Amino acid sequence: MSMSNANFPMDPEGRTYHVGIKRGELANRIITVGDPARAIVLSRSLDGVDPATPAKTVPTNLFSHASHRGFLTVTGRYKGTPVSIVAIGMGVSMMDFFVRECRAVVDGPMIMIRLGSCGSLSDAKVGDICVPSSSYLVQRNYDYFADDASSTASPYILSKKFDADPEVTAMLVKNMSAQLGDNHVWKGVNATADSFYSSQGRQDENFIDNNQELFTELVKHEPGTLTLEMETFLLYHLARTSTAAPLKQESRLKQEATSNQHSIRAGACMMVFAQRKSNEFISKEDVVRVEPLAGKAVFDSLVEVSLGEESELHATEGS
Ligand code: R1P
Repeated sequence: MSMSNANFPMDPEGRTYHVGIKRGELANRIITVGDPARAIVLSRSLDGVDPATPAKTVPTNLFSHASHRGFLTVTGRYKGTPVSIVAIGMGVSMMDFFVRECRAVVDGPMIMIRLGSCGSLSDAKVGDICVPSSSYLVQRNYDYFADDASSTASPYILSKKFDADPEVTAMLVKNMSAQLGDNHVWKGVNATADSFYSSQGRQDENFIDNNQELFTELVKHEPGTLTLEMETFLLYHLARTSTAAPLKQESRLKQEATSNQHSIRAGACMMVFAQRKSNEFISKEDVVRVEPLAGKAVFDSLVEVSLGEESELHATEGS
């Protein structure tokens, strides 16, 4: 594949380097998931899908594109409104590729909602849904493990919180409650970790992680900590640092980090797969039951939020 522009690589068709999408293929309203199989399950809730479509394939009436780096994009309509589903894999780097490359090929305001899975540090049970109004980052402090580490260093660094869009969060809570019942929906704060293992407090006898006290530290840092996963912080952070409109080089230098004009509105919700206090893990049957219901609640929220002016969608259906 030949690319031009080393600063923001695109191929001759205008496809981005990793997500592999081009202008006209993506809606302003996006649900992002980790697992491509989850994207396919959710695609069955879109308009006009033939129920006879085999379970593991994207319905043929929808646009879809699988990139060479493992991103899967599906675009169609939900209750008549254009929406996309993008499966991104795992971790904050993949979230960074997703948010920046999708932003680059869509005009106008956007809304991005993550539907993920998570570990619960609270009383939320496996199969319950958590809707975090903010998220912070848990990073392994690599310097702590260096031979010449400072004696005052901590093994994990906990960032400040970044907020979700409050209207999107309120809609997610309302729509999740409608699908699953109030007592299965939890509000609070998410912690995004840079590892599934060490910075989520998992004990691994093959490595020195110094994470035995991590849960206590997280709750001390932020008493409302509900969940641990690996992407949401970066979605909230990038929405908060998105500019109101593309900036020219000169105005980029002047842009205030505190500007409250942003082109991306973000929200997230997670299905509890792992109960970290009781050590319980979700059953396959519960995943099959909860995923489509949670997906409908996210689609309803995506299309209920007013975005003002949206770009025209040209995605060729079924390609
Ligand atoms: C780890 O197993 C993965 O599951 C969670 C974590 O954030 C991480 O990506 O989310 P997804 O279910 O969306 O992948």
